[in-house]
Amino acid sequence: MGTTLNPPMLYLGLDCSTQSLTAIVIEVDDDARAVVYERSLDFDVDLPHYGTRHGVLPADDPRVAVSPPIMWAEALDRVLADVAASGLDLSRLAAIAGSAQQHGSVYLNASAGARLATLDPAQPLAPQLEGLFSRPVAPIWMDVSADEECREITRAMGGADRLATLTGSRAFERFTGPQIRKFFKREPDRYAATDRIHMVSSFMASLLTGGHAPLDPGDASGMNLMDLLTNRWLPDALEATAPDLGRRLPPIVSSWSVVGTVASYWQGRHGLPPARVVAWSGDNSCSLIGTGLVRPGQLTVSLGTSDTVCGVMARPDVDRSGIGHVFGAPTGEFLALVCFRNGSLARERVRDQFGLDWDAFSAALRSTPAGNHGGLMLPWFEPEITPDVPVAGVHVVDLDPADGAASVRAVVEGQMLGMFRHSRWMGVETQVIHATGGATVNREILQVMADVFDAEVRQFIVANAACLGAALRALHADREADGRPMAWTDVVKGLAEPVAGSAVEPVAANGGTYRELAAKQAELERRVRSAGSGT
Ligand code: ADP
Ligand code: XUL
Repeated sequence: MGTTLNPPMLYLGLDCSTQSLTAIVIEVDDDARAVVYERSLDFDVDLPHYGTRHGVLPADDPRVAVSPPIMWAEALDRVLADVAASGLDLSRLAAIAGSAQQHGSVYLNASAGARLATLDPAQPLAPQLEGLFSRPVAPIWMDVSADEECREITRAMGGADRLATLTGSRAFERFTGPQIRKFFKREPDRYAATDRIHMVSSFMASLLTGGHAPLDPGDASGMNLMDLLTNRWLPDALEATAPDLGRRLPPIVSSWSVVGTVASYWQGRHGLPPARVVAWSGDNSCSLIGTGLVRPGQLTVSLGTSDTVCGVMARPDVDRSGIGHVFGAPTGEFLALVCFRNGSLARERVRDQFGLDWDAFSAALRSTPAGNHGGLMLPWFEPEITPDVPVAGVHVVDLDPADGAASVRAVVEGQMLGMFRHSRWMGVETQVIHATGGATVNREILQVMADVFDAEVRQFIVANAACLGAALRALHADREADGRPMAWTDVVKGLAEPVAGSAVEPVAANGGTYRELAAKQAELERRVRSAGSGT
């Protein structure tokens, strides 16, 4: 044991995801670090008065996915009340950073700035925000309704290649720019009444600091609006999207910027100290940190509401096939990503269809052979992002749809094969995968991942890597602001580490089976997509 030179400090990470808001507090001193608090609030269960399902409001159009931003504010109030009541010595809370679902946008009118600065600590947060929204709902990453706007923006930007080269991605329906354009076209009066458009990340940071907070490049690069090389708004992308957009967007600052201190509202309401608030970022960026992945040549696979495959790139090698994205990484490098909409909710659909619980789901995976006797499923229960499938439709071959165990294997193998094939463009031939997200507690699912990728899969000490990553970003930025910078390799030490002995090894004999099945899936995918999806 070395000598403790500084008192142990606390860092709070928050993760505003699709279905929940999570808080993790870590305690850090010169010798040791530990998670000392973790709590999650489930939007459907804990805030039922908003009527969400899996965090999303019901909509007549299946392509639309919106959530109430005021629900996220109420969740923040509730979670911070719990942190304050936890018994932790919050006078040692040095900084807070956050992680949020990417791409979602929040629309505020001109009264918001002043109101956020003058909230009454004697009153709950949510009722005080009524009247501040120029649009009561926030489109989120599951929305696929802005296809026309994607085409318009692409055309105005001189084609998909140019847009991708400049911003890191071709136009995607869920990206904030196309969503803003759709709002401007459909609801011009409300657009005109909009003074500030936040992403979920900067909206939450604004609530914490009591004023409009900036965006970080990790999240701003999910808008089709930012120049990936300079981290500045692109004037022609702004113009292609909506009039006078530039003045409605927050400034972009580096991910490790301190963007304010905890507002007097939170000090008065829950007794929080005036701790530093660090720029919030997207959940995938934060997961990179929370899985200790800070080097190029490694992959993180997240099995959350969405399934994602992420890698770090030193240079932004944009995907020429148009499937993937390059975002800014919170380390200042670049993050390559592919996103699958049919993640956990697709696994749940199959689980529920056969009346199983997760244990029975795992047992079904154990009782069926790798390769499923050639049975395959394209699990597009909802419109899919990767590949671009605008109309839902589940497609199977050589599979008895009444066979529960085979269907369980088919959904998981279908997902893993899709993730494997569609992440090849990243050029990462990895031997190790860092796994995170709710489904990674399931080792049978991880075994399929290991076999399909032919790589060792590691489970992490803290399952919610996005939230842990936010807490670690708070530590990193706090040290930077104190003039005591910390290398990322030191930041992630001890917490963002694999559980000892947790590695799931690939079974060598299954490699050939999955190579064949991957080719069969690629062919099925081609056939179904050229025929138009939907069954
Ligand atoms: P988010 O992306 O919204 O943060 P999480 O990472 O918290 O989501 O993951 C939530 C999902 O984890 C649930 O929707 C559920 O399907 C999945 N999950 C929880 N436990 C298991 C399990 N034992 N096996 C497979 N999936 C699970
Ligand atoms: C990434 C994406 C999703 C959300 C989920 O591009 O859309 O992973 O960030 O929270």
